[in-house]
Amino acid sequence: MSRTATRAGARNTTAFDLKGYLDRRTESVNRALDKFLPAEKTKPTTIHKAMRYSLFAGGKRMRPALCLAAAEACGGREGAAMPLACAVECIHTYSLVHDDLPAMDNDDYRRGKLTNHKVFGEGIAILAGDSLLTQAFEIAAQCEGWPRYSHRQIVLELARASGSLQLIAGQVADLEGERKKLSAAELRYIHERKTSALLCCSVRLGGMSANCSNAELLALTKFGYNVGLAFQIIDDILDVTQTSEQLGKTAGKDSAAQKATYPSIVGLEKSRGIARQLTERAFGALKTFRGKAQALEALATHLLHRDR
Ligand code: GRG
Repeated sequence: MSRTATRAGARNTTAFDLKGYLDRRTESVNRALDKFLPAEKTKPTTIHKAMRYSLFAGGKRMRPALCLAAAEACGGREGAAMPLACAVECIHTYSLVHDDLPAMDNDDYRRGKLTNHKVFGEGIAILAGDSLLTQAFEIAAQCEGWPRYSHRQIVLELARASGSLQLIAGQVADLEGERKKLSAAELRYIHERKTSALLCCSVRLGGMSANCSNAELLALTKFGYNVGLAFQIIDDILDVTQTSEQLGKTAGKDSAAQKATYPSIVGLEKSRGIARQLTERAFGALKTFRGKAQALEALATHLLHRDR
């Protein structure tokens, strides 16, 4: 079977050292985030401690990695993409801090540590989430700006992905869907917004930081959309197959909250099949990059097979 004809489940990405790649990217993203954020000692110290607590709690940094890999696929530089990679991670972390609040998912553990409100109290956790969201726009505004993509377009991209039509819309539908029997289409609506929108935004911003062509941006959109949907299905599968220790957050939350998930609607095996199919579609989009998207391909494969 040729390399392009291999299936998502058995794709040959052994030549690519993904662990090394992720370690290096995580290190550079952490260094950049540390520089962008006010120091812990900056007054008021409580809020800066709380922001940093969740941001440096040990997240997998998948969105920044996707952003940087997309920039690379379009011939861009890591330095140019970095503010955007960091902005996306700040938005993602804010969403987790708020998602864990008692009024939302009411969780005690995240990224293997006590949740923000358990350590700092609800008031500060709400403010830490708010500050991380605002910080994201401050960081993004420090990007260079490119001939095809102005600061205005970058801000629009971030705002749309995290606003009331995408990330928040997904969370609203998720909350309102609890204890209800949802169809697969209704569940997809939630996944597209709650998860896929920000992953898609990550790769699009990476491409923009490389001043990518319209065709490249379309390919990244298709890639990010499909990888984002697969990511949430795998997240739902892990929720029922892994332990809390492995996940660093409470396992089995979805069934406890009577949330509709792919495993609860179509079963585990079919869910795995759908995630594989979506990843195949994502691979299809990478043809545009003619061999320059090795890191994106390896990341998509990794996200399909991840165990945490
Ligand atoms: C505005 C009050 C208020 C709340 C907003 C938007 C929102 C709350 C929550 C977003 C919903 C959400 C948490 C979606 C799940 C996406 C997901 C699968 C997150 C886990 O991502 P990982 O596995 O996490 O990449 P790490 O910790 O590794 O970064």
